[in-house]
Amino acid sequence: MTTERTLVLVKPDGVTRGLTGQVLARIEAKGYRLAELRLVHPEQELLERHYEEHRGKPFFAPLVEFMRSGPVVAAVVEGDRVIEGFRSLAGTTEPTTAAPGTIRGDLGRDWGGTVQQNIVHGSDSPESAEREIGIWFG
Ligand code: DAT
Ligand code: MG
Repeated sequence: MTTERTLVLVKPDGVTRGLTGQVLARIEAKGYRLAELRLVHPEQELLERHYEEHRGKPFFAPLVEFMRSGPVVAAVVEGDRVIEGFRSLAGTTEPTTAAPGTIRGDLGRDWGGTVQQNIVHGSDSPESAEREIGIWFG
């Protein structure tokens, strides 16, 4: 079974910069389907659960604070191998060095050393995807 669902977030930097439409357009242009879509002002507790795997790391608190700095667009995106496919479309974590052609590589950069401002989130495994979809749409 290759048809999957993933959780995509347009982070506050992406929403504030007016990039939501471009991000969604790239997802649709690649052939994936938007199954759910909402604009959210996430609570601290939701974000701490979302980033559970990073709890205890030095960037955890700044990351959660950044994610609360503005609205987030949350989407459930469907398609064959969409988890891997969206991660590929998003590009690597650091926007400065993410490959051109990717969302992070084309639309992002460092703003005073802030790696967390990388425009989008995408789940990294089927287990993460189901867990994260439950958090944002449960
Ligand atoms: P990704 O979003 O590419 O899956 P991740 O899960 O390792 O990356 O980290 C989650 C987010 O945390 C990432 O999008 C940006 C931020 N982040 C990761 N590593 C960081 C670091 N070393 N310093 C600051 N922020 C970091
Ligand atoms: Mg991750």
